[in-house]
Amino acid sequence: MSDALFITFEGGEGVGKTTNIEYFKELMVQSGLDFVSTREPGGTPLAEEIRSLLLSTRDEAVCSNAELLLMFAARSQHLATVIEPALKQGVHVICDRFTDATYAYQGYGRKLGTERIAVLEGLVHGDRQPDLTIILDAPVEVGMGRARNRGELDRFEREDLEFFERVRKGYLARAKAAPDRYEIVDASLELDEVKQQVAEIFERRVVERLGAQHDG
Ligand code: Z5A
Repeated sequence: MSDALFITFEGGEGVGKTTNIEYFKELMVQSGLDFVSTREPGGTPLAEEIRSLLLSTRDEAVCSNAELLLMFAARSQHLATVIEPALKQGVHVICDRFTDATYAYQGYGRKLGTERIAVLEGLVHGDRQPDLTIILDAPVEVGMGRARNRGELDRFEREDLEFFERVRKGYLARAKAAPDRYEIVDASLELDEVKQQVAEIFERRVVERLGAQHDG
């Protein structure tokens, strides 16, 4: 069986996922680990088209179920053509968001609840879960402040503070329910301090784990 790890990064808007994924990738390269880096929604030509549909602002209100199904449509294609093939070849996968984002944004943010998400999760990737999920956590105002310095807002970024408070609550509830899979990083700190936490997680959850597997 392949030793390859499936690692996901999660968090609310502007918490620093992109920045810290770049840092995590540097650590992977320095350790000589083969990986693909990808994102959701997206990661394949079809899934990137679905991403554009989901993120663009439009006059027509998007119903929450349609949004949910599009997330899983993109995910299904992404799993079949990028994530599963890489893992089967022993290549680690680093993914910017995955199904935890659906629980947090659609389940909590849009108030769809978790039951129908669990049904779709079972259908699309019942037996595939991330080995490690790093949640970058910060007070909503901090992330929003950082993200909103960047210019034009997408359809999600236009949501209000209460929406993102629910999203944050959703992530923390997920981590609490299955603490072995999650690492929570205090992303409100200075970037150097955030990176220190990420490096410590990398050492403990990636280097030590793979070392132990290879020794065995
Ligand atoms: N979505 C969903 O609803 N359901 C799903 O199932 C999935 C996704 C998969 C697109 O995601 C949207 O899709 C997302 C949820 C929804 N919408 N929202 N919100 P995305 O991941 O592409 O978009 P995002 O969450 O908006 O990510 P982002 O805005 O790119 O933020 P980020 O990657 O977390 O942050 P960043 O770009 O690394 O950092 C933001 C700025 O802060 C930047 O200028 C950095 O230099 C700065 N920064 C970063 N860290 C620090 C620290 N520590 N101190 C100071 N400044 C910092």
